[in-house]
Amino acid sequence: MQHYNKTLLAGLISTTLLSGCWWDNPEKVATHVSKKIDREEVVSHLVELEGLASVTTDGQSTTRSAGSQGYQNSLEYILTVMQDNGYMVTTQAFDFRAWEELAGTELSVNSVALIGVREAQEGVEPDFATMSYSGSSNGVLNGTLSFITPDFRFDAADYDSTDGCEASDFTGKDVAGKIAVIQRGGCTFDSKVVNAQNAGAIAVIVFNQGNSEGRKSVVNGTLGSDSSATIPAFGARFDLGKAWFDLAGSQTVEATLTVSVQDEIVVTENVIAETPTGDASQVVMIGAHLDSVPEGPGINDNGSGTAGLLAYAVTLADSKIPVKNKIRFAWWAAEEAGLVGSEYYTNSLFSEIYAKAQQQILEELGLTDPAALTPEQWDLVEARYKELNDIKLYLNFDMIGSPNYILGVMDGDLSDTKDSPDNAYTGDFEPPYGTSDIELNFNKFFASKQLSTVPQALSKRSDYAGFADWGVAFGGLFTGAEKTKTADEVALFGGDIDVAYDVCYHQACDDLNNVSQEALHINTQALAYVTTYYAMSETLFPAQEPASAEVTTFSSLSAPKEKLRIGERLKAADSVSDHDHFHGDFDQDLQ
Ligand code: DTR
Ligand code: ZN
Ligand code: ZN
Repeated sequence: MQHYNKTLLAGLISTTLLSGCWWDNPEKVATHVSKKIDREEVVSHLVELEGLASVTTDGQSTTRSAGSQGYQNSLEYILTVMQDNGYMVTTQAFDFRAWEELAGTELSVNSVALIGVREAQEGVEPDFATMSYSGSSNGVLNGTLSFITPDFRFDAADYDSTDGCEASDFTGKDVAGKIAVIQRGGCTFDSKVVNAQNAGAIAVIVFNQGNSEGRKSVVNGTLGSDSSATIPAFGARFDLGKAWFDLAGSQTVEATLTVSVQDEIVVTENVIAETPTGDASQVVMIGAHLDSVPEGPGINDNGSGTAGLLAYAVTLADSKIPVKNKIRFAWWAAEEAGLVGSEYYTNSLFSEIYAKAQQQILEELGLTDPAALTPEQWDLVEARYKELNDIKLYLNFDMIGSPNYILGVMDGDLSDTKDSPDNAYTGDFEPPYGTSDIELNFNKFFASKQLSTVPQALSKRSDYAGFADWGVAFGGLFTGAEKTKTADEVALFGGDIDVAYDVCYHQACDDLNNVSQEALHINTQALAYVTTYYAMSETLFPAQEPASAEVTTFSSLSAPKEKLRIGERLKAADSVSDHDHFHGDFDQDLQ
C-alpha cells in the first residue's frame, strides 16, 4: 500500500490546486487567508510590544516613541519575526527633530498660578499650554509682561488682526528682557515668537484672538519643527490676555515661568520587508506606524496596526501561498512627529522615479529643458512616472483596535466625505485610479460578515498621505481617536455614546487594557482579505472607462494646475530634512 506523509500529501494537493483554478481566484484565496487570522496571535504581538516599551525621560510612563529604547526594541522584534518567517527585511535610517515637554511646567502671572493643559483635571478649563517646539526656560524665569499691538475693537473698520506678525510691530516697544504678550491672528505662532525673540524677548505668551466663540479658549499650538525659536512659548485663553492688558494700563504685570523640554536631532529607522517572490513590477504595499507618542506605550496607537501587519505576515508565510504580486510591508518611524518616516520614504523614492520619467521623456523628445515641456508633454512624463512606479497601491493601518470603536474605512475617493470639515483634500485633488476599488473591497469584506462601516475623511493625519500625494492608489482602516461616538454609530457598533473612540488617545493609559480585541481581530482579517486579494490579482484594478482612459496616466496630476504641485513636491523632496513641510502636529494649530 502506498504511504503518503503529510508534507507529500500537502505537496500533491497544492500541485493539483496550482493546475486547477483555486490560486487564480483572488477572492477565494483572500477569504482563505483572512479566516486563518487568529485573534490570540494578533494579541500576542501587542503583549510583546507593551513589554518592549521603555521608561520615559521624566519617569512618568513607558514609551515606544521614535528615538527611544522602546522604539528600538520594537524594531528588533519586527526584524526577528519577519526574518524568521522568510521575508526579506531592510531598514531605512533618517534623522528628525524629536521634541518633548518634560514634567514640571509652571506659569503664574501676578502671583496667580495658572492651570496648564497637561495638569488640568477633567471639567476644569485650562489657562495655558506650552507650544510644541518651544524652548526651555533653563530654570525659573521672571519677567514683566510687554504687550505688542493687541486690538480688541473687532467690529471697527480699521481693526488690526495681525498682532506681532511684522518685525516692525516690535519697534519702539519695550520688549528686550521682557515677556512678550501677543494676540493670536494673521500669521503663524512661529512668526510671532521669532519676531519677539529677535526683539530681545525672553519668552512669549500668545493669547487667543477673542473675535469669535471658537477663538476664546486656550491656544494649544505648535511652532512647527522648522522653528528657530529658542525661548519659551506658551498659548493662553483670550480673557486672560485681555485682563492682563487692562491691568497693564495701570501697573506693571509680572510673570514667573518654568518649562523644560528635551529637543534633539535623532536618527531613527523605518522597517521595510517584502515577500521573496511575486511580481516586482506590481508591488502591493501595506503599512503601519511603529512609533508611539512619548507619553505612552501606544498599544492602540499604533501597536494595533503593527500587530495586524505582523499577524498577517506570519499567517501568509504559514499558508505557503505563492503570491502573484510582491507584498511589501512597512513599519514607519516618527509618524507621531508629523508623518516623518513615511514621507521620507515616499519623497525620496517617488521624486527619483519622477525625475527619471522626466529625463526619459525629455530625451525621447530631444529636449533638455523641462521648462520647455507643454502640458501634453507633461502628461507623457506623468504617464511614464506611473509606469515606472512599481508600487501600485498602499494600504494603511493606524489605530485599528480603539476601545470604543467604529469600523472606519478610508473614503479615498471622497465620495462621502468631500464636504467634511476633516477632509484635507480640498481643491482639485483627484484620487488616484484604483482608490475607489480598494474602498469597495474593504466594504465587501465587512459586508460578508454582516458588518457596517463608516467612511473616514482624509485628514492627512496618517501615513497614507505621502502615497496619495504622489498619485498611488490608497486606502486603509481606522477605528477612531479623540473624537466622540455618535448615536448613529452606537446603533451600528454598540459602545458608549458621546465618549471618545479612544479615551486614552496619546496618553500613558494607551496600554493593553485600551484595545478592543474584537475590533483588532476583525480589522486584521479585513487587512488580510484585501491585501491577499490584490496580491493574487493579475490585473490589480478593473479597466478604466474608455472616456477617461486618456488621462489614465495620472488623472490626479494631469491638469496643468497640478503640474505645479508635482514640481513643489520635487522641491520639498530635494531637501528631505524639510519633511514635515506639509504637516504640523496633528492636534495643534500652526496659527
Ligand atoms: N494618525 C493617528 C490618528 C488619526 C487621526 N485620524 C486618522 C485617520 C486615519 C488614520 C489615523 C488617524 C495618530 O497617530 O495619532
Ligand atoms: Zn498618534
Ligand atoms: Zn497613529
